[in-house]
Amino acid sequence: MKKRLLVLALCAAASMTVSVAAEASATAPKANVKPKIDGVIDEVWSNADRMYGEVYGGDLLNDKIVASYASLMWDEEGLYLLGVMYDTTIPKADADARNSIDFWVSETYSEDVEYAEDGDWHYCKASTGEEVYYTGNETVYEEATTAVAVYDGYYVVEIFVPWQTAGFAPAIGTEIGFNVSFNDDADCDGTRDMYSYWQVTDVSEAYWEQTRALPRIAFVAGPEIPAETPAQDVDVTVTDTPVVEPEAAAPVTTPVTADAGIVAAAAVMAAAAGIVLSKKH
Ligand SMILES: [Ca+2]
Ligand SMILES: [Ca+2]
Ligand SMILES: [Ca+2]
Repeated sequence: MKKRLLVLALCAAASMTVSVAAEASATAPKANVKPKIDGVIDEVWSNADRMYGEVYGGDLLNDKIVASYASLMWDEEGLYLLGVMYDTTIPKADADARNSIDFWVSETYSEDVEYAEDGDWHYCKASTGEEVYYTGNETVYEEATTAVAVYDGYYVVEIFVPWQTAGFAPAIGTEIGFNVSFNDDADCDGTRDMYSYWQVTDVSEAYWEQTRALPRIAFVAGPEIPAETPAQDVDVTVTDTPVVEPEAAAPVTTPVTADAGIVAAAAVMAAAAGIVLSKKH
């Protein structure tokens, strides 16, 4: 695979075209801690890969749009999407979502020339909260939980979409198709001036209409969650029970009439009894 990528990269460089990589790969960790869908980047997002806009176009390119990224997490219930878009020109209203992030998903990686399956969907979220349906399963717009928050120089989109594919059972190792694109109307005149997107496959660049153009994302395990401190309501009745010290059961003087081995055995038994008593509590 690396060789293939290298060859493609060299070809792209030689022809001086915009580099379009072959199948890309990234991972999405399991959301052992669910992110809160509120437009605030939760700590748990730091475990997820960032997919930056690696291919871009438009008339007003700047490094801000290149720095924009998306991340994914998953669990049995659905897909969690994070988009961070650097944009200093946020309009008051944006009915056509020209300042927005587009997420492109194929849950079953259908590799089709269209978005035809239930699990093939697209979600567009503008910095102002507007949403514009374009292709795929439109039900996601009814079932998703979304939030967008604007900060100084950037905005954050968070979305949760329950799985749309009947009987879908994601697990570690599951792969889905995914791409993300970022759009900016830099002068707020209602037309898009620049865009970027993550990557596409080598069979098609048309990620906006063909699921076969979507690179793969592999699901991986989520971060280990530290065990919580034992709750205070655990039964601790041992505190008011006399403690039996195993050592105390052993005689401090050696009986002259008893066999030393028997005494030792008795001591061991007593010690064992002490331990048992302790354990019962
Ligand atoms: Ca959040
Ligand atoms: Ca803008
Ligand atoms: Ca414009």
